[in-house]
Formats: sequence, C-alpha cells, structure tokens
Amino acid sequence: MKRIGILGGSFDPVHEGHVGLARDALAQADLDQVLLIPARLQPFKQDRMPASGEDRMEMLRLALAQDPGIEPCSYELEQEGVSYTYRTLRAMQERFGPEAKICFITGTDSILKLDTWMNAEELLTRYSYIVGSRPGYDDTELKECVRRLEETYGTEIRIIHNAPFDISATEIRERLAAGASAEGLVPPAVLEYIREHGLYRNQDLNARGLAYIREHLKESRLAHTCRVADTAVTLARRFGADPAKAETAAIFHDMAKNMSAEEMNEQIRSFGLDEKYIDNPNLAHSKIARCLMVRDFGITDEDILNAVAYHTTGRAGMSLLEKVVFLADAIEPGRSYPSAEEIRRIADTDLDRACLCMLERTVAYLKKKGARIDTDTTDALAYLKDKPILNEEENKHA
Ligand code: DGI
Ligand code: FE
Ligand code: FE
Repeated sequence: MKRIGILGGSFDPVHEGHVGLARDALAQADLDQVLLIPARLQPFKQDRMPASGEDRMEMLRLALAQDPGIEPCSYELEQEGVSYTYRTLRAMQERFGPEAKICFITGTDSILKLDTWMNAEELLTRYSYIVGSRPGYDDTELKECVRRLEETYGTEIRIIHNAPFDISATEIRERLAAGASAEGLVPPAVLEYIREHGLYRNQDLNARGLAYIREHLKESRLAHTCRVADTAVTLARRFGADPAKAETAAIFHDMAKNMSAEEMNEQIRSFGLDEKYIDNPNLAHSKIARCLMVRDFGITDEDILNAVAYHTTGRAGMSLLEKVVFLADAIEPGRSYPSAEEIRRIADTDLDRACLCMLERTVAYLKKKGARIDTDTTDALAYLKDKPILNEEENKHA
C-alpha cells in the first residue's frame, strides 16, 4: 500500500522547520512520498499581505530541490475560498486512489485539537496521522490523546522524532523586514529568492496600509486593491520594476477613494493641493493619497509616492514604476470595460503601448461623458505617443 504524507501550512516562507519535519516523516513513517501543500491565504482577511501563491510554491520548489520524495503541491492554491483539511485529504485520496493511505503530518498542538476540526470524525476514521514530537518533550498529554483517538476512532497515529525548530515564519519575516539575517533558518536558495524578489521587505508598511484601507474602503474597493497589488507585482517583474515598491504603491493607491466629497475638499484645502481638484474626486483621491502616505505613514520614496499620485492620469516622463501601477489599476482581472482584453494582451509584451492604449481609451471615454480632461492625462498621452518605440531590453532600463 502506498503511503502518502501530507504537510499543510502557509509556508510564508518555507523554513528549515518545515523541511526537517517533512524529512523526518519520510524517513521514520514508511512514507513513499511527502507533499507540502501551501494554503490559500486571503489577503485582506489577514493582518498582513501574504506572499503570493506562486512565490510560496517557488520557494518550496527551491527548498525541496535536493529531496527526492518530497514535493510541493498547489492543490489548495487552485481551489476557491477557504481551504479545509478534510477537502484536501479527500482530494488527495482521490488522486492517489483508494489503495493509498493518506497520512496527515502535524505538530503536537494540532493533534490535541483534532477532534474540534471540521468533519473531525471523517478525518479521524479515514486517514492516518504522523505527529512530530521533540526529543525530551513531556508527551504524557500527547500519548493520552493518541490512546483516546485510537480507541474511539481506530485512528493510526505515529509519533516520530523531530528536532526542535524554535523559530516561526512570523519571526523570520520580521527579521527579513528589519534587514537582519535569516541564515540557517531558511534554505539558502529560498533566501536568495526572497532577496531577489523583495519579498517581506515592506511588510510592516504594507500591514499598516492594509489596516488603513480595511477600515476606510468598501469591500469591493478592497478586492480591487488586492487585484491591483497582484497585477502590479506581475507587471513589475515582467518589465523590470521593483516588485516590492509596486506592491506597496498598489496597496495605498486608492486609500482615499471612499472619502466623502466634502471630506476630500477639506483635505485638498488643508494639504494646500491645487484648487482644480475641488469637487473632482476622480482626480483628487490620488493626490490626497500621496499626502496621507507622507504625513501618516512616513513614506519618503518619491517613486512610490508618484506612482500613487499619478495612477489616475499618468504624466509626461512617467517612470517605469508609475507605468506599472497605472497599468495594473487599468487591467486588474476585475476590469471588464470593452477594450480591457486588448490592453491586457498588449501588456503581455509592451508596457508603453499598453499605457498609451489605456490613455486613449480614457480620453475617448471622458470626451463622450463631457468631462474635463486633466492636463496630466493629455501630457501623458502626448509623451507616450512621441516616445520612440523601445525594444523590450531598453524598456527595462528606461
Ligand atoms: O480609482 P479607480 O476607479 O480604481 O481608477 P482611476 O483612479 O484610474 O480612475 C478613476 C476615474 O478617473 C475613472 O473613472 C476615470 C477618471 N479619469 C481618468 N483620467 C481623468 C479622469 N477624470 C477626469 N475628469 N479627467 C481625467 O483626466
Ligand atoms: Fe484610483
Ligand atoms: Fe484603483
């Protein structure tokens, strides 16, 4: 009978504790294979911005490259909504067939609470469990629990020895955000990936931004913001902008969007912004956001600030990051205006042309509505039109 070990978690990021547990389970519990399954994390339901599913998968691949028999599995990332262990285990049973034994790998704390999980009886009767116990740890409570579960449900539970790993992913993220070393805690290839992609670098700031927008934005606007952040990171990587800056700018870009018109006007006056933004919330929200980012969040990075301030209009001479955020806002997957698909297609290869196409569309739309077109919009349009067509390599360094 094939025995498959399943280890779930956020893996944000995967660390030596996870890898060690998977190795110990493979070596000590007669397993043929171990799968590490990252959970779907709902951004905006959490108090921080998690790394994307693709990044967490990639970090797992890097961490497990030297371990035949241990692999990441994207099953939960591909599902809609919240993940439940019983659903994942059902799916794994289906994948490996009725002859396979699905063995859920867990820590001591989880097994003690297993009978409070959703569909606990199904979990306890159909699957086996592998519990990592630290050497020297007082496991009387664990043994008593194992005995009770075996007696009540006939569950097979194996206790394996697992070297203590005293650091959590939370502490690792905090170290990385503080610029401290996480060497020895995270596999070297994963550390390199984190550094190269700027993961966790702005996490404190992003978490503060997240808390603000969760309080000030409507549900649908939050969802939009989340999609813009994802899209901005993707575009940043595609065109060589800084993905961490793109993500931060995206989180903040619409922070003032749901302010009442009166409050916007008040803010425009108190920040000394141009009077032309009075009674023009479509343009004002970007400018107010910039001021709030400086005053209330201490953000000084001009590129991030400009990416937010010009996300609605663009401007002449706009930077790579400004284009990325402008375009991400325009083509995030929730946008469904007529030319959205066409602009997405252009954005696969050509950042400037995609921005240009979006600006042309906006101008046409505003003309039809009889709305006043801002000079920044017209300037951005003229700028991108006159720009010689750059090839992709040049575009990266423009
Ligand atoms: O805030 P979002 O809805 O995510 O998107 P946005 O900030 O890009 O645009 C908000 C609105 O602003 C949108 O309906 C188009 C409009 N807009 C864009 N450029 C101009 C503009 N409105 C005026 N009046 N003038 C512009 O130049
Ligand atoms: Fe906006
Ligand atoms: Fe937006």
